[in-house]
Amino acid sequence: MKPKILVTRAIFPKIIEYLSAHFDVEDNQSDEVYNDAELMRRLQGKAGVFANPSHKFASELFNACPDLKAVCTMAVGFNNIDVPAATSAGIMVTNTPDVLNETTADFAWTLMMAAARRVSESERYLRAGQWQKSKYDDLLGRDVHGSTLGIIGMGRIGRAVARRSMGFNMKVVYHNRTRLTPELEVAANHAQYLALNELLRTADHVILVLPYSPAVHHLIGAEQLALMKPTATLVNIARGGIVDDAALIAALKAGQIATAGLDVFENEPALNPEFLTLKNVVLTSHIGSASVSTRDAMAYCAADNLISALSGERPANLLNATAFKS
Ligand code: 8YV
Repeated sequence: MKPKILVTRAIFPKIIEYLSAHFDVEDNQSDEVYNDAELMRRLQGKAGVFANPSHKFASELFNACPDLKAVCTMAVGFNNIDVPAATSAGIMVTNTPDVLNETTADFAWTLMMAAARRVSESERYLRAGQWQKSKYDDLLGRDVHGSTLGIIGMGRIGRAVARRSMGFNMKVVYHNRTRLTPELEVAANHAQYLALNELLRTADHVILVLPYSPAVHHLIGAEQLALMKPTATLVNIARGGIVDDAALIAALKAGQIATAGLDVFENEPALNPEFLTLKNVVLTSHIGSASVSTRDAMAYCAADNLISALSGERPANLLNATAFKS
C-alpha cells in the first residue's frame, strides 16, 4: 500500500506522475486554493504534503492530522510553516534552497534596473500612444553602474546578487544578522558590512533579500525610508511584511525615495490598491524564481524531499533535524 500524500496546488503533470510512482497522490490540478478547514480535511489520512507558500501549516493543523509525517514546500521561504510545532509533532519540514539562487538574484537585478531606469513608465507611456516625439529629459532615470548597492540579507541569494555587481563597477554594502567571513565578503564583490541605518543612508539601490520572520516585520517603515536618498531605489524580492507598504506608498508619493521594484507585498495577492496609482514603482506578481528551469528544479527538489522523508531516508533539505527518525 503506497503512502497517501496531498499536493496542495496545481503543479507540472510530470511531477504528479513522478510522485505517483511512490505514493497514492491526491492532486489539485484544478488549482483550487483550499481554506484552512479544507486543507485540514484533505490532509486526513495523509502521510505527506507537497506544499507551497500559499498555505499556512500551524500547530492546530498538525494536531488534527496524526498521520502526517512530512511537509515539503516548493519554496526556499518557509515562514508559512510553524517548524517548531512540526518538530514537536514529529513532522519533518523541507524546503528548496539553492536551486533558485541565481534565477532569483537575476530577478532582483531585473527589478532594480527596471525601476531605476523607469522601464514600466516608458512602456505605459508608449502603449498609451503618448510618444509623439522624444524630448531631452524624457523619463530620466538613475544609473546603476558605478553606484552603491545595498543588500539587506546576505544569504546565498543576497551573495548571488552581490556577485552580479562586479559587472557594473559598483560598491557593495550589506546588512545581515551576522557579519560574513572575510572570504565571503571578498567573493561578494568586497562587500562592506554596515549597520542598517548606515546602509540606508549610503546606498543608491537597496535590495531586500532576507527571510521573513516576526522579528523583521516592517523592518523597513517610515523611519527607515526617511533615511534613504531621495534618488534611491528600493527592491523587495523577499517577502511581503518586511516593508510597511503603507509607509512605502507615502514615501513614493512624497518623493522621499525615487522608485521601488516590488515582487512581494503585504496580504498578496490582495496588495494595497494605492500601489496601482503610482508611476514610480515596478510591480510584479511574485515571480522571482519563475524561470522554466528553476521552477522545474524546485518541483523535483520538493518531490525528492518528500520521497526521501516517507521512505525512511533523511531528506536533503531537512529544516528540523530532530524530527527525522532513522
Ligand atoms: C515562490 C518563493 O513562492 O521560494 C520562495 O520562497 O517565494 C518563490 O520561489 C515559490 O517558488 C512558489 O512555489
